[in-house]
Amino acid sequence: AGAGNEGRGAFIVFEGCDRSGKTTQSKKLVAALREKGVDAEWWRFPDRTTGVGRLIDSYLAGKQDTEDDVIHLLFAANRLEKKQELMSKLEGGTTVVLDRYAQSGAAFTMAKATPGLDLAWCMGVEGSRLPAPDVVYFLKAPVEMAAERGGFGDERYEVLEFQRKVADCYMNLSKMEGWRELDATQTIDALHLEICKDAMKVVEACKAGRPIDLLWA
Ligand code: Z5A
Repeated sequence: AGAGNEGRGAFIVFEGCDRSGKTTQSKKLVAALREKGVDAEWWRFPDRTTGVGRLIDSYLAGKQDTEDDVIHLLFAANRLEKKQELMSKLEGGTTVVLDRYAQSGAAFTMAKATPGLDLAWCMGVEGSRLPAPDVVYFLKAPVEMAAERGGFGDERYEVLEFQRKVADCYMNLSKMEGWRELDATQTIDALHLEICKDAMKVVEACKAGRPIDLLWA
């Protein structure tokens, strides 16, 4: 899909509950890939720097309430507004490592159990409009572990009962193709080594011409 002679970049996503280590591991992966000569960038969603991102930030901070469908659509719009940039990075040979993506959107909205806002609805919102990750690293850990890692924080979703529901939704999503479940209770370095080994294979496959699929295809 438009990749040059060097092949396209890989699209790698990290998912998991609060404090499971997504930011730590995704940043370490980018550093390791760069050391191996792979052109790689770290991104995160929500991107709180855009106009839509600022609305999301205000919602997460509890400064503003909004309907469940509206906030889901804002998270989706936040990804869609970065789609062109994401596609040109991948097609231009840059590997993009993302700390949360549409799978977070689905897990958090489904956890609310709002009538009508089920997985099919979530998939329909973005499904044919965004690229699919080449791999989703799912950092699985008991939600109680967050307490040992400094607590959940004080944003809207950062409470134990809700995180339990999110964890259940992640367990259902993780059965989908492309997800790799990882034991996030390991040490940072042990987990990093496991991820690096697998990610290099994904990077090579993408370089060799693996097509970019559509999300939820
Ligand atoms: N959200 C949504 O509803 N819909 C959407 O579409 C999207 C998101 C995209 C903001 O996320 C909220 O938006 C989030 C989901 C929702 N709400 N919640 N909950 P965010 O990305 O801004 O915040 P976060 O996911 O809550 O990130 P986090 O709390 O920073 O978690 P993390 O990135 O998984 O963990 P970390 O920062 O790498 O590590 C946390 C601490 O644990 C830190 O001190 C580390 O040094 C330590 N750590 C990490 N790994 C280990 C290991 N292996 N052993 C020991 N200690 C460790």
